[in-house]
Order: sequence, then structure tokens, then C-alpha cells
Amino acid sequence: SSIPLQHGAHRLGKRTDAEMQKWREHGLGQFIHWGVYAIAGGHWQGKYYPGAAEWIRSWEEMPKDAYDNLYKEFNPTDFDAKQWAKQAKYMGAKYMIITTKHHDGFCIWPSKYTDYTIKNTPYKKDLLREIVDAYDKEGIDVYLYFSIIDWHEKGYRSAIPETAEEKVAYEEFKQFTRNQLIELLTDYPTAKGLWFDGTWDKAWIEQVQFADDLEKEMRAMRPGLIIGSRFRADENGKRHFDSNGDLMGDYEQGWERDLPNSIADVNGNDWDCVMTIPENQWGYHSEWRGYVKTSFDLIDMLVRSVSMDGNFVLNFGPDGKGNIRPEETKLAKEIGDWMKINSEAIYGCSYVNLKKQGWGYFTRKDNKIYLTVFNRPINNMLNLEIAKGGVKPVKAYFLSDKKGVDIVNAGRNKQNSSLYNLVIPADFISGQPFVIVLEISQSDDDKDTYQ
Ligand code: H79
Repeated sequence: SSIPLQHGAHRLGKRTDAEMQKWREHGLGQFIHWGVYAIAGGHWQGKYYPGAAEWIRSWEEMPKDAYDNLYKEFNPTDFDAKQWAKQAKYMGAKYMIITTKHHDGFCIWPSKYTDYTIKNTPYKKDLLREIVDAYDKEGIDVYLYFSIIDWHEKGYRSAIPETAEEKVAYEEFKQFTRNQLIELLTDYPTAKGLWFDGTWDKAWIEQVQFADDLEKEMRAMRPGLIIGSRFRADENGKRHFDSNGDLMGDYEQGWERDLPNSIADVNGNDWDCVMTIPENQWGYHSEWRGYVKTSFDLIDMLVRSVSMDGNFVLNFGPDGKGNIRPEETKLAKEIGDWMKINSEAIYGCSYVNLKKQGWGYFTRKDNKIYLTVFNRPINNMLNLEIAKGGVKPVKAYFLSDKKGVDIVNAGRNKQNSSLYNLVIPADFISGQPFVIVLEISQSDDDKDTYQ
């Protein structure tokens, strides 16, 4: 049963247009968090801030006034957009998301609606323009991250405005927000979509009609524009999914530093996972503490995302001078090295309805199923179980060198599924997760049933 909603989902089911299909096929993306918080690098006057570096302004030890003047020192003389884009290209990213404005309100483009922008730093030049141009040139689609929270803008409120004066100020803030979004879409016409954040404030959740109108306005301005589920709430304050449980926006945007456990968790929707390299640092923090993910971990998350029909977006936090830190450069290289050999199992691939196996993940494109092996069984046998009436294995081989892999037919089980073992040659050695391609045809059988 469904209740009538004025401001719920505008569409049921996935988008079917070419722009969204392209997004869906990306598989791997890059996130970049860059702003004046990169100057502080998670420290103030030598003191370590244990939170996420881009949140340092909210720290009690951080004088707000000092933070709001950091921009006067923002001069990223080492910044080279072409180099960033080349690195992302090598890693295998097909799209990137750049923070145009984080919660602190600092704009990396020269917005004409505030003075708190790159234009008034010693650097002066439009960072967003350089980034968009460089990534466009590499053929990497650009998406604009935009925070609705804006700690710098005077009319901004987190709580619902109460006084008449506050209400007027908040109305101005809403217009300011709209102006900036229209400005971004007008001035950066190649950007493919918007990635919203900071939309959980009570004040914003209440702006149901305004946000819905604004979303429609942005979409009308730019046919094909892609916006996730984090922009607006429905009239009952429901976010991401409306009061009927239907996804609002083009893809589910709730997987932040988290992955679905199984395909059941994503309900047939498009989704992205945005992931940090340390546990929770997006902007540059000069002192990473705690566990730092390895390229093995990240490739696992990438393949796992694609195996459940999602995109995996890995975050980078360049420093205040514009350098991507060596740890991140190394990981980008390692992921890129892996992608050089194995990206066929990623791009354009989707979920396969086969029983999950412990050795790794299935992905599929056309008549090829890719088995990406992370946990090689001691007996070198990869188990495969295909339900009755399912696809039929034709041949198997390594993606890297096309060397054949034997398929042993292992009969049927109680549920009448066909069982197979793919046999990894004992002398095959790999220091990396590896991919076996299984070519399939549609089943013609169901004759040789379980006896
Ligand atoms: O930009 C990165 C983070 O800075 C930002 N999103 C990523 C992409 C982010 N901001 N906050 N969070 C992530 C965590 C959110 C915490 C919340 Fe809450 C808990 C939001 C609502 C409940 C903290 C407590 C903020 C408001 C109340």
C-alpha cells in the first residue's frame, strides 16, 4: 500500500537514460576533499585533532575566527590539476567528485554570492575550473560535491529558525544556496551531476517545497543531470527513501564508509559507496592514526561494490600546498596496476545471481562471468553453484594471460543446482587478487537432473 506524497520519489525504479547508464558502468570513482582545512591538517597550534580533518572548525580547541581567516594563507603553489587527473586516470577512475564547498562554507570557485572564496586567497585563480578542465581532458566525468551546511554564511541555521529575524535570514540563506547551485551548473557546464552533503539539519529537512522545486529547476536546466538521494526530504521528513520506501533521487547515497552486506540491502537501486583510506579522514590530516586500508582492502571493496551493482568511490585529501600525499599516490598506483590487468571485471559489469562463495566475488558483462579471487582455496578448487535452469559454463581462463582453466562438473546437489569446480593450476602464483573469466551460454538443459 502506498500513501500519496507531494514530495516523495519522482520516479519508481532505475533511470534508463544514457547518462545514468554511463554512471552505472563507471565502477570506480575518485573523491577529492580539498579546502582551507587542508592548511590546518588536523592540528591547531601543535595540538592533534582526533576528528575528521575537514571538521576541525567544529573543535572546541579551534578558534572560529582563526579558522575563518585561514583562507588568507591558502596558496597551493604545488597544485597541478593535470597531475591529479593523470593519477586518477592511471588508477582507473571513470568519474570524480570534488568538494566545491564543504561545511565550512569556503568555495573553491569564485562564487559571486560570497567573498569567502578562492578569489580572495593569495592563489586567486579558480581551482574548480582547473580541476574540471584537467579531468575533462582525461575523459573522467566530474561531479560537484556541495554541502548545504554552511558554517560561514550568516543566514545559515542548523535548527529550525524561530524568531522573525532568523526566518528572514534563513530565507536569504535558501536563496543564496539556490544562487550558488545555479551558478555552478551555469559556469561548469560539463559537470555531470551534484553530490550533496550536510542535508540532515532540521532547518533544511523542513524545506520540502523549496528543495523539491530547486531539484526540478536544476534538472530542467541540465537534462541528464545526476543527483543522489541525499538532497531533500519528503513532507514527513524522510530522507533517502520517502514515506513509501521509494528511493528519492537517482541513486542511493547512504553508503558512506560502509558497504552493503548483500544484494538484498540495495533493493534493486543504483548506489555508490564513498570510502576513506584511514577510518575517518576526508580532508588532509597530517597525522593518520589507526588502521590505514591497503590496496588489497580497497580492491576487495571495489569488486565487492560492483558485484552488488554499485560504484566504489575512493577519497583523496590533498594537503594545503596542493600535493596528494605519498600514501595516497602509492595506493592509486597499486590500484591502477591491478586495474591495468583486471578492469574488464569492473567496467560495465553488474551483479550475478549465483550463490556467494568464500573465494571472492562474481561480476558479469554479457556472456562473461568474472570470478575475482581474493581467498585462494588451499585445494585450488573454486566452487561454483548454478541453480537449475541457470546459465551453462562453456569455458574458463585467466583474464591476465587467457590460459585455460579446467571446469570439473561435480554433479548436482539436493536443490538440483549444478556444481562445478574450477581448478587453479598448482604452479600458478599470484601476489594479487586475480580474475578468471567464465564464458557462459543460456541453459538448454534440465535433462540431466539429479538422481
Ligand atoms: O565530507 C565528508 C564528511 O565530512 C561528511 N560527509 C563525508 C562525505 C560528513 N559529515 N558528517 N558526517 C560525515 C558524519 C555525520 C554525522 C551525523 Fe550528525 C550524525 C549526521 C547526523 C547525525 C553529527 C551529529 C552531525 C550532526 C549530528
